[in-house]
Amino acid sequence: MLLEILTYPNPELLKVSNPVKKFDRHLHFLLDNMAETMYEANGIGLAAPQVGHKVRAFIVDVAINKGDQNQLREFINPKISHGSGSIIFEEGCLSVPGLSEEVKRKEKIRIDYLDRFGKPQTLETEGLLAVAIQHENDHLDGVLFVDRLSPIRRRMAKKKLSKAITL
Ligand code: Y12
Ligand code: CO
Repeated sequence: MLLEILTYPNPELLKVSNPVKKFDRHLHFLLDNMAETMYEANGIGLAAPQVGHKVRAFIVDVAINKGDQNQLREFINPKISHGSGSIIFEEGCLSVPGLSEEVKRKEKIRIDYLDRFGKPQTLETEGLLAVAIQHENDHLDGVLFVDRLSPIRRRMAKKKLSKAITL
């Protein structure tokens, strides 16, 4: 089932999400629907608050080349640690259509999280997957990629967005 993706400036996108407590069929239904919605929108990441669910869960699939096998990953109640290095990547967001900006993030990260069955998992990763994870993890704290820009670039980006909205 396709879900509605909330877009900027919806205030729901700015709220802090709550930890997942039940690893039941409702959670699995949400994760499955998020994956269907992300693939349909040609996205590589989607967080639960972007589809109106204020819970700490997101999905990522950075297999961006057509024909690549899906590499869907699900992260629940994630905690990022041991960030090192830095990487600048041009980011877009399904909740901020029409805007892409270069954002600086950690190049390598470690993430501790739960899978859809509540089992603890750890991943150490770098590059695009690390960028996507940091971007989606921000959504769980109500932070959008425009909030990671310098104050000047943020003001310019927000001007662009309000122009696009009033058009
Ligand atoms: C690197 C960069 C961004 C992420 C977060 C996940 N982002 C997405 O899945 C974005 C998908 C997407 C964005 C689009 O818009 C722009 O880029 C401006 C788009 O095109 C339009 O909306 C017209 C299509 C998909 C992770 C890692
Ligand atoms: Co996003």
